[in-house]
Parts: sequence; C-alpha cells; structure tokens
Amino acid sequence: MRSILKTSVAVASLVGWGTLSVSAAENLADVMKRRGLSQKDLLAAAKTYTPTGGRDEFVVFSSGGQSGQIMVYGVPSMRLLKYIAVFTPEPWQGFGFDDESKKILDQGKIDGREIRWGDTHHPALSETNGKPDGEFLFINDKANPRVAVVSLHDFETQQIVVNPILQSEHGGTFVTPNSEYVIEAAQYPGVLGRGYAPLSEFNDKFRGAVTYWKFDRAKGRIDVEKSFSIELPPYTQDLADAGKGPSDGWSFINSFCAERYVGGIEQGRPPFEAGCSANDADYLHVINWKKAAEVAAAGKTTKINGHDVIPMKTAIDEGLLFLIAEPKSPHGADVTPDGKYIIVGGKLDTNVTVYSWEKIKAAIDAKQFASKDPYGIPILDMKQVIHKQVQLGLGPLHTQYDSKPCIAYTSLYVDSQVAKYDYCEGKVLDKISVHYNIGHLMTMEGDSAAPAGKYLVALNKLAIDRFNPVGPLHPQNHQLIDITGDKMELLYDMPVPLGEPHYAAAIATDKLKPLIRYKYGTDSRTGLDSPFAVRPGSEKIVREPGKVTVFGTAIRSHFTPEIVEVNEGDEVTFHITNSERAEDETHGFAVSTYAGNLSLEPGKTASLTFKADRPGAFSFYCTEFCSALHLEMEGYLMVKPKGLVDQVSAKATDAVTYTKADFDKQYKTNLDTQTVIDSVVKYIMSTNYKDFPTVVALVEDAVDQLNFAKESRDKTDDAAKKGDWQQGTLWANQWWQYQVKAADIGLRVKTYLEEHGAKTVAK
Ligand code: RUQ
Ligand code: CUA
Repeated sequence: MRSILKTSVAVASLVGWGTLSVSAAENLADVMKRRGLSQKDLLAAAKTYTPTGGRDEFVVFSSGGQSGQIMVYGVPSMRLLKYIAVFTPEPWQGFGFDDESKKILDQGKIDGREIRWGDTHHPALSETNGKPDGEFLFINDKANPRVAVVSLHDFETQQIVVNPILQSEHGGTFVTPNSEYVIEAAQYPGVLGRGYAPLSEFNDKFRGAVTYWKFDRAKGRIDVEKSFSIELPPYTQDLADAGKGPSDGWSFINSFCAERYVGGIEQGRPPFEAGCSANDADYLHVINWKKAAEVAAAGKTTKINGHDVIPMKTAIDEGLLFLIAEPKSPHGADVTPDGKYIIVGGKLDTNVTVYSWEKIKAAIDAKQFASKDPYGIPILDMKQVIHKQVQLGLGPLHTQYDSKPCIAYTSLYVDSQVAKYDYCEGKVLDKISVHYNIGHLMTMEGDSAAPAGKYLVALNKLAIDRFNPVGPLHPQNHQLIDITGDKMELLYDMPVPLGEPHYAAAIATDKLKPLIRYKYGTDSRTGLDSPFAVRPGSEKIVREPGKVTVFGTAIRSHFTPEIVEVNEGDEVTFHITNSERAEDETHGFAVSTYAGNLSLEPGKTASLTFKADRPGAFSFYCTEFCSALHLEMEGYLMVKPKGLVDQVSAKATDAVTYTKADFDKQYKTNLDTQTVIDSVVKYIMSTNYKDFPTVVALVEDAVDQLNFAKESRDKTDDAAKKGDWQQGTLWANQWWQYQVKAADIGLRVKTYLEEHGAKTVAK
C-alpha cells in the first residue's frame, strides 16, 4: 500500500515539474527583495533557523506566569516544545483529570481550599556542584505560597508542597549548589501561619520569613519534615539566591518596603507605592543557611502549623542573620558564578551594587556592624562591603552572567535595555534596546557556577507593536540575543501566548536524558508502579455492590474491554494501561458526557473515576490520533436505567454477514502484506540497528505487533477449519490490522535508519 502511495506521489511530482520550476527558481536575492530583508536579517535567520529534524543546543524552561504552567522551548530556534502543567489542569496531558494527577493537585490545597491555578515566577534547575544536572526542576507560586517539583525524566509535576506559614511569597525557587535546599522567601508580610492581626500592629505582629525546603534527591521529593524556616522582619522580602564557592552555605534575599508602610488610600493616606519607596535604602538579608540547618536540627525552633521556625531572636543570637543597606527599592540579588560577588539592581536607582562576599564575611567575622535594625538585627556598613557600583541606566532589575569572566548582563526596566558590563572593573561595555520593558533576562545556564554564554533571552513584559494584533491582550515577547561578540545582536522575537513568563532557566540539551517510554504499568504522576496495571490478556471488570472497576488496556487500535455495562448510580473507574512500546504511541481516553481526558503514553497506567448517575448508552473513545484506525478505537459504556428488568445481553451482534469469498479476499491481502513486511524486516536486520536505542524500542514494538498478528492468524485458521467465514473474516481483518501496525513501525524504523546513516552489517 505504502509503495503504491509513494509511486503515485513520485509520478505526480514528475508531471508537475514543468510548471513548478518557475517559482522554485526564486533565489535568495529575490526573497530578500520580496520580503524586505536585510543582510543582517539573513544572518540572524541563519543563526536561528533550524531545518526539519534539527535539534536545539539549549532547552529553556520558562515560567508560564498566571497559567500556573511551565513552557519549554529550544534555543536558538525559539520553537515551543511543551507546556508542563504544574499548578493548573492541562487537559491534553490529562493533568487534573486522571485520578493520579488529581492527587498531585490536591497536595496543593491550602488550609483545605482547592486551588487550581498558580502565579509561577521562578523556575530553578537542580544542580550538582553548582551546575544544572538535568534531573529536576522546581518552581514557585507567588499567589498561593507553594513549590512544585518536576521530574525531568518525563517532564511531569510530581509534588506540590504548601508553605505552612506564608500567605504570599516571591523569593523562590532558588537552589543551593547541590540542591540540598530549595529556597522560598516571603513577599508581602503576614501573620506567620496565616493568622490575623490588625494592621495597626503591623510592626509587631506581621512578619516575613524564608523557608529552606530540604530536597531528597534519591526520592525526587521535598522532605517536608526536614525543612525549616527563619522568621524575618516585615520588610517585604523579594528575590533570593544561594551562595556558591566561597559563599556556599549562605543565601541572600533582598527586600523592598523596609519602610513597613501599610497603605490606606481610602483613608486619604498616600498609596503603598509612595510609602514603600520613601526611603533611600532597603535591606539585603544575608543568611547562613548551613548553620541555620544545624540550629533547626538542634531543635531551637518554634512550631507553627507543625513546621520548624527559627525565631528572629534565635537567628540573631546564633549569628545566622545580617542586613546590609541596598539602594533603592531593589530587585534581584544574583550571585556571580564564582560566588565572590552579589549583584543587586536598584529599581529606582540607576546603579547596580556589587557586594563583595569577602568583605561581607570579614565584617561579619569581625563583628563590625554599623547599627542594628528595630528588631536588633546587625546591619553591616554598606560602604565597607561594596566592591563597586556601576551606573547602568534606569530601572536595573535582574542580572545574569556570561561564560567570560567578570561579564554580566542586567535588565533595565525603564530604559527597555540590556546592559553588558564588567563587574570586576565596574565598566559598561555595551547596551542593546529591547521591546519593551524587560523584566528578567536569562543567559544559558546563567545561574550556574559555569555559565555557557552564547545566548541571552530578554523576557519582556509588553509586546506592544511587535506582532499581529490579537485583541487588547497582547502576547509577551521573548527576544533572543547573540552574546558571543563584543556587541550584543538581536536575533529573534518570540511571541509568548501563555501567562506572564517572569523567569526562565536554560540547560544544555545534552544534559537532559528524558524517557522514551514508561516501564510497563507506571503511574506517571508518582513515577512508581501502578497497582492498577494489567497485561494484555488479563483485562477484567470487577463488580462490587454500587461499584464497577475496569482494568483495561489500550493498543492500536482498540481498548480491551470494549463494552462495559453498569447500573445507573454505580461508581465507575477505568484503569487503563497503554501496552504500546513504540515511541510517542500515545492514546487518549474519554467517556462522552461523563469524564475525560486521559493521556496514555506508552507504558503508562491512568485512571478515571466518575459516578454513572445518568442512564444511557455512552461511547468512549481514544482522543489521540494514534493510527489509521484511530476513529475506530471506541467502545460503549452502557448505563442501564434503574429498575430495568429485561437484561439485554452485552454480546454484540454483527450487522454484516461475510462469505467465503470475503474471507479469501482478506486472506490473500494478508499474505501479500506479509511479503512487504518480510522485506522491511530483512532490510532492518541487515543493518546495525541495535546501535540506535530509538530503533531498538520500535523493533520491540513491531515484534509485539507481529506476535499479535500471529495469534489472530491462528484464530483465523481455526475459524476457517470450521467453515465459520463470519468469524474467520473478522479475525483475518484483525490479523491484517496488526500487520499494518507492524508495517507502519517498520517504515518508521527504515526512515530513521536511512536518516541516521545506518550501516550494513555482515550477517
Ligand atoms: S520578578 S521582573 Cu522575578 Cu517575580 Cu523580577
Ligand atoms: Cu488510540 Cu486514537
């Protein structure tokens, strides 16, 4: 069939060649003219264009902002690869729809309230020795103080932890150099434990805090029991970072509104924005987390909602907490790759301030403090611990680092620019304009101890006039900038149609080792074996009073079982395992008007539970275009009305009768198909296909299909022996279905081998 198709395509293109050649002759100069492109544009295109099948050098995980999700895209192509559902349901992936993922989302309930969205800000990659290792990803929820853990083996959210004491946060997620802890700092002050106090008691009763979530890498989960927090003043903590190298063991959190202003525009008082930016300085918090972990382990904590909190007084007495002034309404606290400096942008100051860790440490060790804050926290003398201040422009926010030593990039919100400078010397080197109002920026592995340089992405808040208008809400704009040369070069604008992407993290592609398929019967939401998985042949329907549980399988192109009878009012659960082995051979599952959607990737088991409270005949079907007979991948849920006496048998009757002629015709087709399959198999076996893991998986799948074909063929032959042309023809058809699937996989393998330069090996 395929070869016929290929031949006719070839013939058609031969016939059409004469007319096609006119437009095909358009050359590069013609295209440039027609589209108004410059040489510079062409160069940018050549640097980003990725031909079909090409791969990106880096993979970016971008916050999806208010969508509660994460976007994954490639650099330099800027092609979107995936949305990872984190705090928000995502129907395609079944997240928030299957029973398993509902449990993950339910971990994110706060004080009993179900919250199905999140305001994600800062993703962080797990690190080993300060470098991203490609194993895990963390992200925070500012609106509802939570942190999620995503496994990068399958890009699935596996855990959500709720902060036990905060009511709002922002300084997360930032990881320590070996991902010992995931840092989450408060944003708007509150009563710790989410309690009440009048605003008139703000200074005494309201507090900030920072939580150090203990990460258990072996389990791939945050260990809530071993996590702790430190009580902080109500200074509106903002962004955080962990020290590394010489500053490993310490963390840094900036703040704004150290004025502790409480607003009240409705009482004729100036609004928050005025009161919170009245002073010239706020505070950089310097915290010894390693020592704090010991203090917490020693039990010098109070329990709030069952969680260990080191009181501010203890933090001061134990020498865990120090403050340094920072100008003015700062944003961003970014530790340099070598851990020697911390750079803070002053939103309302034109400088970035480069603090020297060596000087900070010396002052702390010598107990040289300029003063104390109202809570008794020692304040270091800013002048004494500054390395440099670099005048960059209006609204400096966040800083990222290059692979070249001493080179940093800071976003300038008001100027809509990126500044490149030497922070060792305090010299501005270059500036580039972006469109418009950049927030964060990101270089490749730019958070790590060894940034990869090469590219920078400007995460812009407004797109304004950059793209085709799509209504009052515009997409956001991620702009790719080449940073390999002395001058930054803008390469590409990517409209982002999801949430407000605050921050992103990039990793070299070769560090990611995602799964091709799940081990048979995996609950993908936990990564563990599902107790509900069954193998083909052992599918079953279990009936208990008021309850029907289906243990089924899905494989191209049918579900087993196909007909499920229940009584009105029964609780029905479908546990379905995808028994495919081929890469990307995903099925979906939905029961019309009742429930959906499951995403069943190869090897995965997922479950759908609902109450069959409305009688009727309801189809269920596969929601993923998985094969030529995808539309036929269907079944019926028969919800029998209450009190129905006449139990109609579930046994299906055939509407069409088949004769011996039908049987013979199908039989012959099958034998012909087998000849084609044999030739493909022969080709594959003649190559070094075992050198390609993707192909090995596909070949396993094809072998499965051929075994199934064999079983159906035996049934066909049995029926023929009995002269049962009805059953014989139906089974011959099923046999052929399996052949087609095997052939489909075989051709995928053949193409893959040809494209990847497989070699012929001697037999
Ligand atoms: S924020 S634009 Cu990271 Cu939430 Cu700075
Ligand atoms: Cu399985 Cu469509």
